[in-house]
Amino acid sequence: MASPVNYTVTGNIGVITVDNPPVNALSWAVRQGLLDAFETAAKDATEAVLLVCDGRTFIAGADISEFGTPPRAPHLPDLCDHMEAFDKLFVAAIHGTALGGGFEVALSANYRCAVATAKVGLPEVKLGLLPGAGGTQRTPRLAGVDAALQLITSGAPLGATAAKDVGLVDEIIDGDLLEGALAYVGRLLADSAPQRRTSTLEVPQHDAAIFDQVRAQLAKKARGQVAPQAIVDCIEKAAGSTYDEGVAYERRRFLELMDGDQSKALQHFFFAERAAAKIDDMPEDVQIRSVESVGVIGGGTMGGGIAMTFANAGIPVTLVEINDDALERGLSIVDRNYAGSVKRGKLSETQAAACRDLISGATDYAKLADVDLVVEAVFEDPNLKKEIFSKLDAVCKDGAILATNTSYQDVNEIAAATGRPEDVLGLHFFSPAHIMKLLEVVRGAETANDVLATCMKLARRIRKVPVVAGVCYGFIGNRMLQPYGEQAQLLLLEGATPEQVDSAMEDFGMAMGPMRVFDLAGLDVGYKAREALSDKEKGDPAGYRVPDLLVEAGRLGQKSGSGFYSYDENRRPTPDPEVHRLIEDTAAELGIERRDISDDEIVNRLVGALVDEGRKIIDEGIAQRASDIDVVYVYGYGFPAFRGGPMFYASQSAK
Ligand code: 3H9
Repeated sequence: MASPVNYTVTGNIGVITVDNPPVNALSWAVRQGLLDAFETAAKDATEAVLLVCDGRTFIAGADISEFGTPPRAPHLPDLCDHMEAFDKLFVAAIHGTALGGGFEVALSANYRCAVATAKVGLPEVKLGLLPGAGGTQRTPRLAGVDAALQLITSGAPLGATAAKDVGLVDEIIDGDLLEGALAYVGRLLADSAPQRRTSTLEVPQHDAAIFDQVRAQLAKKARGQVAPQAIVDCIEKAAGSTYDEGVAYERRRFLELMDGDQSKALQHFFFAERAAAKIDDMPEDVQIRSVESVGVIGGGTMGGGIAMTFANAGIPVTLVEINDDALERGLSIVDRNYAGSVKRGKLSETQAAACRDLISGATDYAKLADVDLVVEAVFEDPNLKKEIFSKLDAVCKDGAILATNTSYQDVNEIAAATGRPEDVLGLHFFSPAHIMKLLEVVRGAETANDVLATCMKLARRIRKVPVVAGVCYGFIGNRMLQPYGEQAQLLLLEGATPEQVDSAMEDFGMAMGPMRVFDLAGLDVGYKAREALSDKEKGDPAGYRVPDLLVEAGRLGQKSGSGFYSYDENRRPTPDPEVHRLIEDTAAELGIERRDISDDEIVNRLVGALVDEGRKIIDEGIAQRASDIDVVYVYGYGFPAFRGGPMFYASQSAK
C-alpha cells in the first residue's frame, strides 16, 4: 500500500506531505511515513524540511480509531522528539486545523507558519485525555503558562493570528500556503535562523499561584472531570522541572487517563456524535434541496431563537406573527437576545447587526410564498398546527420543506393536513434555540428521503447536532423524560428531598437536577400537558401528585418565586420546609412508607428509567441506534458527556 506520507525536493528544501484523508490523522502508517521521510531527508543534500498536508486540513490529531488497540511503534511522543532532534531546519506549514497530536507534531518543528484561516489547538481534554506527545511541556515553553493553561484545559482552538500573538505560530502566510511556506523557509535559511528546539526553551516567568486558581475554577466549571485537573498538574510540572522529567510525568498521566472510564466515554461520544448524522437507509445518490431562505411561524421565545439560528448562519428569515403587536414583541425578544450575545462577547456589534438584518417580520402568510423552508413554532395546540399547515400548503412554492417544531404532537397528523405530506417533517429545537446544539429531526411516515437528508445537512450548516427520530409522543428526548420525572417524584415520596435528588444527580454530573429543571421549565407546563392525557397515559398517579399539589397552591416554579424550592429575587433556590411537609403528607395519604434513600439509589433509579425507555425507543425503531440516544441526552438534557450518555453508561455498568 502506498505510504500516506510523500517526500519530494524543491531546490534546497525537502517537502514532506501527509495525505491521509479525511483529516490526516496520525495513523501508524502516517507515523512510520514521517519517520521514513525524515530519514530520507537526513541523507540528502537539502538544508531544511517543510512539513505540509494535502486535503482540507493539517494533521487533526492522533487516530482516535486506533485508541484501545495495541500501540505500535513508532509512538507519537518518540516521533515528536526524533523530529525535534533532526539536524536540519524543520518548519511546519499549517492550514485547516492542527489539532492534538497534529499540533504536537508542529510544536516539534523549529518554526511554524500558517494561513490566516488556520486554527491550532489541543482538544484532548474533550476526549478525557491530555496532550500526550509533549504538548503540555512544549506549549508553556513557547506561549507561557497562562496561555498554555487556557488552551489545553479548554480544548478550544486558537485562530492563527491569536496563536501568533502568544508565540505558537511564527509567520502568517498570505496566498498559496506551499509557495509562501517555501519562501519563508528560504528566508529563515538566508538569515541563518537558529534551529530553535522547543523542548530546550525556558518556561517564561509566571505567578505560581495560577495553578491552584485554575484548579479551583475547573473544579466548578468541569465538575467531576479528571482530565482538566491532570492537565494543570502537567503544566505545573513543566514549569518546575526539566523537559525530560516533565515529559515522563505527562506520559504517566496520559496513560492513566487513557485507561480510565471518562476517556472511554468521551471517545464513544466523539464517534456517537458523528454517527448520529448518518441515516442508515438513505440512498447514496439522494439529491439535496437548496435552502437559502426560511420562514418561521411564531415569534415567541422558541420561534425567535429559531429565527436567530438561521440568521446566525447567514440564511435570511421571515418571521411571521398573527398581528403587528405580536410581531413587534417577537422581534424585540430577538433584539434583546442579540444585545445579550454582544454583552457576553459571543458576537461583535457589527456581527450581531448583520445577523439581525437578515430577520424581517410579516403578518401575512403570502410572504412565505418563495421560501425554501418553513419552521412552525407556535404553542402546542394540534388543531392550530394543522390549520397553519393547511395554509402553508396553499401558499408555499412546490418543493418547499414544511417543518413543525412540536415537542409532542403527531407529525403524521400534521403532515396529513397538507396535500404534500412528503415535504413535511419535525425539526425539534431545544430552548434557547439559538444556543442549544441538539436538533431532533423527526421523520414522518411519508417524509421524503431528500427532505430528511436536506434537513440533516442543513443542521450542520446552522451548527446543530442532528439526530433522526421517529414519530411517537415526545420523540426520543421528551419521551424518556416522562419516566425519569416519574421516578424522581416517587423517590421524593419514598423518602428523599428535592435537594437530595438534585445534588445526587448534579454530583453524578447532570447540568441540573430534575427538581430544579421542573422549577425552571414551570410546573404548570406539565400540569397543563397532563390535562390532555388519559389516566393510562399519565402513568402512576404517585408520579405527579406532588407537582399537581404545588401548582394548585400557586407554586409554579421559578417564575412564581416558588416551586419545589423557594426562590429569592436573583432566582437562587433554597429548600422549603413547606414542600417537605407537603411531600410527607402526600406519602402518608398514598400509604407510602418513607425511608432513608442513598444517593446511589437516586442515580441508579433515575438513569435506569432513562435507559429502560431508551431500549423501548430502539426496539420500536424510533431511534436508529443506542448512541443517538446518548447524543440526545448529552446535548439536549445536560447528561454528562464524560459518562458517554445514558445508554453507554448502562452498557459499561453492566460489564
Ligand atoms: C490526540 O491527538 C492524542 C495525542 O495528544 C497523544 C497521542 C500520544 N481520528 O468531525 P468530522 C473522522 S487525541 C480518527 O465530521 P469536520 C471522523 O470520525 C486527538 N478519525 O469533520 C469523521 O469520520 P466519518 C485530538 C477522525 O470537518 C471524519 O473524520 N484531535 C479524527 O466537521 C470527519 O470528521 C481531535 O480531537 C481523528 N483524530 O471537522 C480532533 N478526527 O466521516 C478531532 C476526525 O467516518 N476531530 N475523524 O464520520 C475534529 O475535531 C474534527 O474532526 C475536525 C474536522 C475539526 C478535524
